[in-house]
Order: sequence, then C-alpha cells, then structure tokens
Amino acid sequence: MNRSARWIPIDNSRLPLSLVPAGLAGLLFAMLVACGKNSSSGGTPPPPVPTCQGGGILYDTGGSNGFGRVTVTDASIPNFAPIDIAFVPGAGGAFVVASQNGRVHYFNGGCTPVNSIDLTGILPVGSSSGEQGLLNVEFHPDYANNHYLFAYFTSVANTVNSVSRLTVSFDTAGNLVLGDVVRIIDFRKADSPAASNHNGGGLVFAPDASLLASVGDGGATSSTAQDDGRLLGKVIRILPSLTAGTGGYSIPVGNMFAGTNALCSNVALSATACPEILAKGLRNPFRLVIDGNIAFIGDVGSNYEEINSFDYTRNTLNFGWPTHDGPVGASALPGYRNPIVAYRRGVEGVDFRAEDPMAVASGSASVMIGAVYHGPQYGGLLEGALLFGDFYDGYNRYVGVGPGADGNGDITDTDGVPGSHLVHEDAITSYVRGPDGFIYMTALFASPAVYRLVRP
Ligand SMILES: [Ca+2]
Ligand SMILES: [Ca+2]
Repeated sequence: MNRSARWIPIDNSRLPLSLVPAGLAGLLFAMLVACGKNSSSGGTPPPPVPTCQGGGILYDTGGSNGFGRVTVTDASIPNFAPIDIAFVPGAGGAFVVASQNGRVHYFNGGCTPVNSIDLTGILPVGSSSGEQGLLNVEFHPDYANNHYLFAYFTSVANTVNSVSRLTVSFDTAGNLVLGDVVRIIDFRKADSPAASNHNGGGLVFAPDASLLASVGDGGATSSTAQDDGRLLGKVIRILPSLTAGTGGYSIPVGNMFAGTNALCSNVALSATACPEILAKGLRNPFRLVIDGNIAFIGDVGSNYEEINSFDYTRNTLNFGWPTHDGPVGASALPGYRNPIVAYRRGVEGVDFRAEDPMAVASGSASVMIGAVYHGPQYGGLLEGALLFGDFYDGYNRYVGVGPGADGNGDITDTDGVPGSHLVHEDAITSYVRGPDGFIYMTALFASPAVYRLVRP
C-alpha cells in the first residue's frame, strides 16, 4: 500500500501569501467534502447503478491501491454542475444531485435525470461562480414521514448565506415535485459591500436530529470567526422547524451559549453571544461530516489546509482562525484544538505527484473532506477512514480516524504518515456513502459528473 508522507509536522514556518498560486487564489473556490453519514442498507439491496460514459472502470496511471471509479451520470446533462449528492431515504439507489447553479437533478437508476427542479426562482441563489451558489443538500432523518430536504445556499447580493427547508415528493409519473419552501436560518455576512467568498457550506444532521452547519468567516473580515456575537466562522447547531409552512428553529440543549440569549439569524452583530454556536475559529469550512458523535470539518485555510474534529455533544472548542492558521505548539485561546491533519497549500501538494503523476504541479489549495467509511465494499481498506482530497490538485486519499484521547476525533494511523492515495480526480466537491455501501463523488468543471468509487 502506498503511503503518503505528507503529514505536516508542527512548525512555526509560514508560507507567504504571495506564494499561494495566484490562479488558485483568484478562483477563490474553497471546498471540502462532507455528506452526512449515510445509513447502511438493510433489507432489499438497491438496484444496480448504471455505468455511463463508456462503461468502464477508470484507473489512475499509478499508485491507486487498486481503486478506480465508474462514472454514473451522462456527460451532457443540461445545467449539470454537481456540488453535492444525497440519496433519497428508503428509495433504493435513487438520488438527487445539487448543482451549484441552483438546480436539483433527480436520478432513479439511469444515467440521465428523471427530471430537474430549478430553484433559482424560488431560493435567492445568486451567482454560481467561485464559492457561490447552491452548496449542499441533506434529507431530514425522518424524511419518510416529513419529506423534508434542506439546502444551504448563498444569496444574490452575498449579504447572507442561508439554509432553507424544501418539501419534496414524487408524482404518479415518478418525477420529483417541489412543495413548500421555508427559510430556516440566515447567516448575515458582516461587511458592506459583502464579499462573495468564504461562505462555508457544510450541512449535516447529528444522531439526535439537530442540524449542524459550518459557516465561513464571510470573506471580508476574518475576526468574525472569534466573535461570539456573529454566526460567521462557526459550526452552528439548531433544531429546525418541522412544522408545515413554518420556518425558523430552536436551540438544542448543550450549545456553547445555550440559554436565554437572543437568536442570531440574520443578525450582523448581536449584543450577546449567539446560542446557535457549537464551535468557532473557522475560515471557510466548506464541508462537515459526522460519524457517530464525532464531527469532522474541512477548513480551507490561508496558508494551511486543515481537517479539524470534535465531539458534537461537547461545546467548548475553538479551532483558532484567524489567531492561528495551521497547527501551533501552544495557544492561549480557551478551548483551542489543533487540526488533526494539515498541509500547506501550494507546497506539500507538489509532492503528491510522486504517488499521483496526474496531480496538478502547482499543488493543493482547497481541502475537501468526505464520508467516514464503514463496510466491506473495498476489501478491508477504508474501514474507519475519512476520505479527503484537494479540489485543485485532484489528489484524493484517506486517513484512519477515531476517537482521540480527549474524546474528539483524531487520526488513528500508527505509522506517522497518515493518508493513502485513492484516485485522481479534479474538482471533487463531495464524497457520500450510498445505500449500496459504496462511496459516490461529485465533481465540477471540465468533466462534471458523479462517480462511484470501486476496488474490484
Ligand atoms: Ca449533503
Ligand atoms: Ca485552525
């Protein structure tokens, strides 16, 4: 098995911003992967997933540990910009693909969508360039009874990022049909004019059915991430309204500032600490994953790309941004926790080419994290592993994770060099485990597609 030796030891060096690849920094697309922990299948197995676009398994030119990927969507679907995938609970292998441009495409066993829903006239989804647009969709854990789908998106004017609740159903012809749409929460961006970047975008339901979202620092002012009167630069945890026709949310027990403080939805700066806050100190946490009680955050950094972890039932952690960027030896910040994985953007990624000759020479620049995998589908590999990669260099890998000494998540690879190469694929935006147990990946840009990860 190939082992990536790109774990970055803690040191005090800092890469000047000017060394961040200009083209990459300019694109300002920060992504990670998440996906809720998809339940494993039980009972009747889902139908086989089609093999599209040529029908073969695509392998890397080297160092893939036997992994390959099968393309399960056609190449010429109109308005197809896959940024997330969510399997319809209880519907075999049927899934929806969220397009960054505000479309939701419904697939049920074929290479092309059964139908697609355009949300751009319903949600105020703004530009879909860079870090903007529809960023995440998640079905509610009780979807079988309530038919709710939640969506995280940016706004036309970039003044807020929002989560809305959509009611979806299927008509007699088998088309996905959109019912009512209500706003759950707005993350007010702090400054005027609002920046278009650092919108976060992680969305996942915890085992207690509370909704966790990872929110970016807003792009204009990084200090928001340490400001308890703002929702920016945080992981927030809420109980979204499940009442038909009614939006909003309440605060679950256990948040950092749970109590009588005023809610902060659509509030730029609250006089009291926001009770929605579960963890803080994040820059652009595009993806958020949960495995049991352990949550993982992929935080796209300035000089360092980070994966952070915490037990969502606790409430005291601070991941440091902007006081710290990457791992530090010591911190005066209360509740500070170092990332469990960090690599310097535009530097370490160059070395990945030793294992992945297709990796982009300019290196990595936006960490993506995905599902923590459990199951037999990959011949014993990947059990308990967090899948992650980099949006820009196309180097996708995995690292063993589990509870650390303090109960929060940590790496469990014992050889000191966590991370093994999976496959090469550029512009991965999510990794989600399907009801068949396999990992599915969405990708943007040159070859927008959904892939299934395989290891024959
Ligand atoms: Ca999702
Ligand atoms: Ca950090």
